[in-house]
Amino acid sequence: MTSLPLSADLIAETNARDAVALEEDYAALGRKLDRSGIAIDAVKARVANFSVAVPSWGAGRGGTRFAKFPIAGEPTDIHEKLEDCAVINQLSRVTPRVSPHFPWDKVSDYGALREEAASLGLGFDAVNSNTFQDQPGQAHSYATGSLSSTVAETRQQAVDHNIECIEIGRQLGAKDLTVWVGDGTNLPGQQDLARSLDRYLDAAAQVYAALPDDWRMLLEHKMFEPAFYSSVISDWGSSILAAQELGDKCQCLVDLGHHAPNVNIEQIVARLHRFGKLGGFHFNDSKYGDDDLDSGSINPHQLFLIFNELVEAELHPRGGFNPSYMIDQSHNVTDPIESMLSSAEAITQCFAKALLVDRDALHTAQDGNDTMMAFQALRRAYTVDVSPIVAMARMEAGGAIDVLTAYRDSRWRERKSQERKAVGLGAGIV
Ligand SMILES: [Mn+2]
Repeated sequence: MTSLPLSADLIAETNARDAVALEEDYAALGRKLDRSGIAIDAVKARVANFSVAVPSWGAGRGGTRFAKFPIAGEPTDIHEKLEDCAVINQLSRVTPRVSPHFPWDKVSDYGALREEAASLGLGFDAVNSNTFQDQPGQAHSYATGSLSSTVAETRQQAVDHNIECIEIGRQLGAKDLTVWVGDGTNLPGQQDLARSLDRYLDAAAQVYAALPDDWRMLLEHKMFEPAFYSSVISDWGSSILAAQELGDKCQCLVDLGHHAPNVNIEQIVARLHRFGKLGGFHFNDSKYGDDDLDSGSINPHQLFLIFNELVEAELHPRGGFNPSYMIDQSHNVTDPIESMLSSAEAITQCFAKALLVDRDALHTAQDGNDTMMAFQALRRAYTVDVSPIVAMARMEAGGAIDVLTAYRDSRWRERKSQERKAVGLGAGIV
């Protein structure tokens, strides 16, 4: 029995204000696309099947290592986070899964947590382990690293934690374990770069050995931070080499903010897919580094080009195409629900635009070395305003045409500020 957090009447009321305009815009766009031989309903059907997970930690205000500024009504535990994630999914109809993080989301009964999520219309996505910070009462510190630590007991503790995350994930119905380690060095000479990777691979292999047959282990690379001289899994090259060594169930996860500036991420996507190692994405946007800004807020064209590669990859699966999509952002100055509503819409719109690319025209131009027409095949799709398609798919699924207005009309955050306890000050996640 599902009981969604917002009233269906509220969504119906706000939709009634926008429905006529949406019908007109959808019909006009349908006629325009029809002239190019594209059936708008077929695109809408693909959009209706698209989904992206939201991270449990994204429901709260993030922060930097300098400060965190909580807002009233912010969720304080996994139960309240699930409630907020249910609001996002109820309005957007595109975020039906939540990616949990341990030990942050620890509870005593995971079967009950799974039922609680289901009652809110939610399932669970990839389980994230945390060996980048120490927890109260922990036997061995991660100050020396985790899976690559020089201290055998610390490595074992990190392995055990990852295996515990797999067990929790089984109870939650998850199928992926995402592993990101902060391991690395801050000064030249601090560690032997080759032997650090040896230790990492040896420990990661123990985690891999504990994976159920139908599970994947997703390696998330990150160029720098918290280690500012070298990271053990620093880039997609290190990631794919490790994934290849660990085995078929290990794939690479691309967080859009975890690269050197101006790296061609869409090409990385094509490379990883070529070798069967494209496991998933963490969507966000970046101006300078791992900024974790809202998806599509800085470089929406890059996001489109990434989805262009993803649509191409799906058409040429080369033995498999099943990337796990998640939003991974730090909402420092916005209401996290609003940021995720806005981001989910931006991500879905880029997917919809990529579906509009005339693949025959693109491939013909590519094979004929007609550079300008190849580029124009992409440009024509990118410049289409697909918002009526995304909004129509959302409305037909029971969501809101205008997600942000409906959310504000619901007064959700104000109501929660009366009910929830205040979040403490301090530094946030980075
Ligand atoms: Mn990430």
